[in-house]
Amino acid sequence: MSYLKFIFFILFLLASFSTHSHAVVTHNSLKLKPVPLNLASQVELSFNSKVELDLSEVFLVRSGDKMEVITATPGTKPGQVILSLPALPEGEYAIKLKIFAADGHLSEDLLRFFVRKTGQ
Ligand SMILES: [Cu+2]
Repeated sequence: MSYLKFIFFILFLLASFSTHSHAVVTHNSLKLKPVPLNLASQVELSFNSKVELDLSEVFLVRSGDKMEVITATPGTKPGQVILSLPALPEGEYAIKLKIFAADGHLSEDLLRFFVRKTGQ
């Protein structure tokens, strides 16, 4: 590699490192599809960038701030993540996300939701 090409290569690397793409939730199915009462279900999230699920953590938060890890699996589309929720009684909950983007940046988010009897 010539000296000039090497310089361009370094500049290219610096440019790609400085482009931040923190993983931000751009879509979540909680808004469209309520979590069913007493039935295991799935929540679909979409992020603006690729996420590293092996490094990320997702928790279900019950009332009283009781947290439990829930399973997150990659969806079919880029940036899509499927969360598996256990059967839940009526109440107020949250999903706590600690997501690593492909650029190595961590972002945290809290998605609140309710589980209610249908027809209410
Ligand atoms: Cu970033």
